[in-house]
Amino acid sequence: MKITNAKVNVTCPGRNFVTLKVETDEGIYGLGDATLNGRELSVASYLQDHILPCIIGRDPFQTEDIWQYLYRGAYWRRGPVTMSAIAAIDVALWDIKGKALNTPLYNLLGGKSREGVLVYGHANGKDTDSALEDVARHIDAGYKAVRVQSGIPGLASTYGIAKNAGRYEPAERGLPSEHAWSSELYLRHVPTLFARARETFGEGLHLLHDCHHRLTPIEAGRLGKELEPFHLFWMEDPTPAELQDGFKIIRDHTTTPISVGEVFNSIWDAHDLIRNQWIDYLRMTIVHGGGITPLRKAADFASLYHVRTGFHGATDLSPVTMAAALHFDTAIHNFGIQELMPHTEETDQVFPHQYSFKDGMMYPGDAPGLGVALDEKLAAKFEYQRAYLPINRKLDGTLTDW
Ligand code: CS2
Ligand code: MG
Repeated sequence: MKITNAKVNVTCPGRNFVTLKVETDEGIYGLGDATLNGRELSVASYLQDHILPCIIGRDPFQTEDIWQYLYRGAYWRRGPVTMSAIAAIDVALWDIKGKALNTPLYNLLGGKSREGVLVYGHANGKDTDSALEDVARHIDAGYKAVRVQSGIPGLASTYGIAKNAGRYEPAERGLPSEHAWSSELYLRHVPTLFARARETFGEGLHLLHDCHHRLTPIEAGRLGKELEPFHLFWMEDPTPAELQDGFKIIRDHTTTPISVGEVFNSIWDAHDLIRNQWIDYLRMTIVHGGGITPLRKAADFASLYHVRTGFHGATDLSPVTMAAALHFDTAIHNFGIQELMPHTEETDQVFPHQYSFKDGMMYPGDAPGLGVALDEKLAAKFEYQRAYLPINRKLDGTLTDW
């Protein structure tokens, strides 16, 4: 089999997505997600202008050699743009393999290790009461694990809260909006939110929380310690992770489990975190981590150190990545949990898919390959819209991590 054509699709059914379609001489095609929130067109260009010409004529079954060719052959390694582009090709080739062998992707990754994939949903609200109401709605919808974020008294807006009641979508049209931040106010508030959540819903529900890279290691240690009585499933992205040693400080102070890695794009971003057992869950996901080929190795490496996966699954991860993640989650031994932020109806229509949700679990479906398609005619109706993630400033105006 030979790759005959590869083309990039950019569409905006409610938010932007970049999708790669790789075609072969046997009429089988594969899809890969190349979406990088707020920087979408750079990945489209990386693919179109630089690497797609290099894969035409190659055997799509050679996922390992093609991955190494794109990674080592670039000379300039790593980075979110490069790795998302490589991921798109890698995932499309695995999709082709599954279709050519007439088997769902999970069978190529070890077969089913479990029947369903535990997912967590996002409950949020402008204050504790409304966040807890949203948790109750999630329980009614079947969720067994819920991330809880609420507005912080004294701050006008913050990460993770839907502007108008309903769906939370962090990317916004127009230039980046600004949030205000105070770690002091945040640290005072969050333990009270989780005290109320446990009191209201009991021990049976998994509770998660995302700090979104805003604390220093010692502040995160304090938060983790104060959250211990409420038995969180995890505390996510407590501190920016460029300095991996920072996590030792957090670990030294708390038994609250830690997850990190949605912005990682290489195992080298997590190497020290994993081998020192400073984290419990790795969130680096298939699109931003370079594809299925390197993620399989990263998961195996993590398994040696009791680290499980907890793949990023926000709305900017397209249905193509969601499908790939669900196959992966189904197959590997050290799966932890999968994030689910449901897409808009338009997005689901542009990407018809086999995966499904029932009683707090997701299922990849049994179609060959990924089990997801792209309706190119419908996609063409939704033109790309420039959009950005917000930025964040401390109360005195200093720019800080969002
Ligand atoms: C978040 C994301 O889902 C999460 O845990 O941190 O919503 C994140 O802000 C976006 O995916 C950024 O693109
Ligand atoms: Mg996050």
